[in-house]
Amino acid sequence: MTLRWYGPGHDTVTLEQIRQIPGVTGVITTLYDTKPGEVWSQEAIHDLKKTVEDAGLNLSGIESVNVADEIKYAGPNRDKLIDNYIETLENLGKEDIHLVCYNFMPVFDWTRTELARKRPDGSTVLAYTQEAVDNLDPDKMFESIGSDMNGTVMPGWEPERMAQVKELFEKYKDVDEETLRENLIYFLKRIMPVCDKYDINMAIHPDDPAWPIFGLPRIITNKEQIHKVMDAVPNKHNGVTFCAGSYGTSLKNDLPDIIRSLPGRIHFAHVRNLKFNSPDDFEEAAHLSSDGNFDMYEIVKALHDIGFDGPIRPDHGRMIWGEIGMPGYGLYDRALGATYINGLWEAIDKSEKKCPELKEPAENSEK
Ligand SMILES: [Mn+2]
Repeated sequence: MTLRWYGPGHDTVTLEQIRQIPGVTGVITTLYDTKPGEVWSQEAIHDLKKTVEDAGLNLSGIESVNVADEIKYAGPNRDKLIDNYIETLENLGKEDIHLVCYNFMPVFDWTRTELARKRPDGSTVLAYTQEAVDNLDPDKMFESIGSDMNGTVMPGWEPERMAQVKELFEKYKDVDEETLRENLIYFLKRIMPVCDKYDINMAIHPDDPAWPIFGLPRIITNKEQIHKVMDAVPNKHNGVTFCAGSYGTSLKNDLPDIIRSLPGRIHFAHVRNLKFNSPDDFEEAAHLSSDGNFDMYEIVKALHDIGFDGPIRPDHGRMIWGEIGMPGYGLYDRALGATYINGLWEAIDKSEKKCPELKEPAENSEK
């Protein structure tokens, strides 16, 4: 079990606190001061790793090494930027880091329309309504998210990135779903040799929400789309971050079924729950099944059944108990989430050892 951690000076939660959550043995982190396209030096990676290990935790993977937009829309500097990405992977490999989460969403990273919606129990959560997005100019999206971060900078919503929104939209005007997927496949084919050399598992994060917004294409939103990318580059290092809360934004997605279709290709799991008020209005619930719409037991069981052995982490938590921190990334509710997921895992593990017939076979392992 792991927790996401943003590094010294960027996170309101300390490694010492994370170390005290039962069963949490590592963190997933990033070099927050780097920009997409920059090479991460081996020295900086080494220092980050040492900071984590000195606190008694493992550095279990990177989330994220962001992919520059110019790679996504295939601008003139794409090859140079991919060379830089390869060099970063090489430096991560030399530091014995074997998991990299990334996404391939144009312009915007994940999107929510509220960062502190109040729930009946008084907790606050991130929420999304399609109506709010439909009534919003993309430029204003940054202002509305930026003003509500409790003094933190949220991943994917860095001010310098926001400043270029208009120009970026222009660059993507001829990029449709097919072109964006071709650009992803081009990127993957170029980075696979360094991943093979250092045994680095690339784990693509699904798009959030799982449909096109502001007219930008989305290519990782459902089972069919993720398999297109898996099949195009059939290398185990081309893998998946299974994020329940992102695939789950579309109620058409059968989450356990997506998991069971990807044995050997899921390298990282984000497990969380959503509460839908309508298909176009959802909020981030507590991890417990009964607080939202997902059957968390079935999600964890599917991961267990396919032999998933990568890092798993709770995802966005509610703000509870008066905590002030980065929306979604406080300590308390994520600690509750980690403990709950660990409980499900232990129960499933022990019941299957006692009754092996409870284990369901994975789908055809070629998929
Ligand atoms: Mn996620």
